[in-house]
Amino acid sequence: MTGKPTLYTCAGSRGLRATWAAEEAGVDIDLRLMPFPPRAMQPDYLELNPLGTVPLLVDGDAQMTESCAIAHYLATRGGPSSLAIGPGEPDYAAYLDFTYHADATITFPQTVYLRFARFERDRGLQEAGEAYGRWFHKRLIKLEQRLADGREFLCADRFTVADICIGYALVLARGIGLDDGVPQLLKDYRTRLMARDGYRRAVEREGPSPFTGG
Ligand SMILES: N[C@@H](CCC(=O)N[C@@H](CS)C(=O)NCC(=O)O)C(=O)O
Repeated sequence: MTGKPTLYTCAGSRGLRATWAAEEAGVDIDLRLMPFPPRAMQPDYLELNPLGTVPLLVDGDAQMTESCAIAHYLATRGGPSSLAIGPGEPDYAAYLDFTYHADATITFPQTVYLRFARFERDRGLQEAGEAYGRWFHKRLIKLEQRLADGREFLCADRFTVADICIGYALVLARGIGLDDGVPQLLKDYRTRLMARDGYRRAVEREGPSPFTGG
């Protein structure tokens, strides 16, 4: 693939998974930051992505709207990479599972909490939002058990896109007031991830955000 991929996102949103993956993989992206939510703040964005969600990656004919898939794509765009785990390698299944788990199971309840318990309290659904916050905390059990043996990263004894995808959810938890129910083991894991140069560069590129507390 020639040319630069373009990443449309909002600072600190799930698009941080993509910016972070690009930094770790050394992929030069054209980063287009928009005010949140673009659906309301930048309506012409709907012409590019009718969902109105971020992130959106455009790379030649390819258009992607799932943050974890984009992170995997950017990591492997130039060929096999230590940031991904391929078929036949140890932990291939775990790699896929945690990468999908990150958004489908972990970030989903976080965003329902954020919407009804924080952003749209006037809708009277605050209690439902808080319940989703507690549901998020319960769903951390699988990560806690995975890291309980002292391993540094989720898969194959090395840093991968699975850590980026899960790590973002833990960063988000801290930024939106859900940190009290996050086990110390996962906070320590997050600290290790946030110390990476790739993470720091990504956050610096995106700038301050209400989602990540930066
Ligand atoms: N599953 C998608 C979800 C994308 C998504 O819903 N992004 C949120 C921001 S983190 C968004 O764009 N919300 C604004 C809206 O829905 O208008 C992903 O992982 O990228």
